[in-house]
Amino acid sequence: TKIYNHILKSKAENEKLLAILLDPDKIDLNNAEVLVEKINQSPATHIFIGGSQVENNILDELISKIKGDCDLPIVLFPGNPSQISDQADAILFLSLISGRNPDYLIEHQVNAVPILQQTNLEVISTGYILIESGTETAVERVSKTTPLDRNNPEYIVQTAQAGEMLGNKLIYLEAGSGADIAVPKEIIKLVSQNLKIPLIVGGGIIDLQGIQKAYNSGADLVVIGTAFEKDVDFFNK
Ligand code: 1GP
Repeated sequence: TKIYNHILKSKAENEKLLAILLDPDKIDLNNAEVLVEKINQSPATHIFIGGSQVENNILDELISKIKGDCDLPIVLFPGNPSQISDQADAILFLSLISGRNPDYLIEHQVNAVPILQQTNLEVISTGYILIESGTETAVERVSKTTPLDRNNPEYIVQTAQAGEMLGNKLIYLEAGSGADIAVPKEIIKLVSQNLKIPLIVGGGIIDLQGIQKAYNSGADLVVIGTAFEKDVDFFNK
């Protein structure tokens, strides 16, 4: 419970957290060293690893390369049970509670159990909520689910609260990687005001103002994927 307890403590002390999301499909292992160096220079507090459709098998190798030069906790953010590596420290055990596809609500989780039992990963139950963000995102396509209407904040809050009542330890508001529109600040605000557990926000956040806006609205941890992927000097600017 080390990683989760740290998130709880940070929330209690109003210390904001930042995760850099690495998609193993988009990473060239030969560049891993530079990547790690840039991560070390950034304000990141966590590294998330995952993607909707990771197909290559560089996961273990990538994580061990990162671990060699970086002390940040590595948290898996898997699209399916094939993306589990015991080299990581923890896993966001996601249930896509905004969707109505049983595969992503419970089927993948059941299949992941025997794999997880062979690891020492800290398992963190996470209610994953996809919010409509303009055009169709990979999460939407791969999960075959409909995101929640961003003009219906009450229903989004209700979904997050259902997750909390079911025992989720975190709620993740997701606009989708590379989303045109990030999760609106009004939604972050309303959800965070109505939750006791920590709130993660990600998808389509491309500048420091966007990060700040999410924090000011109540996000406890912000996830940056595409912006860092496109420009490893993103945080130096
Ligand atoms: C995606 O929330 C993450 O799952 C990050 O999204 O790639 O748009 O930063 P971006």
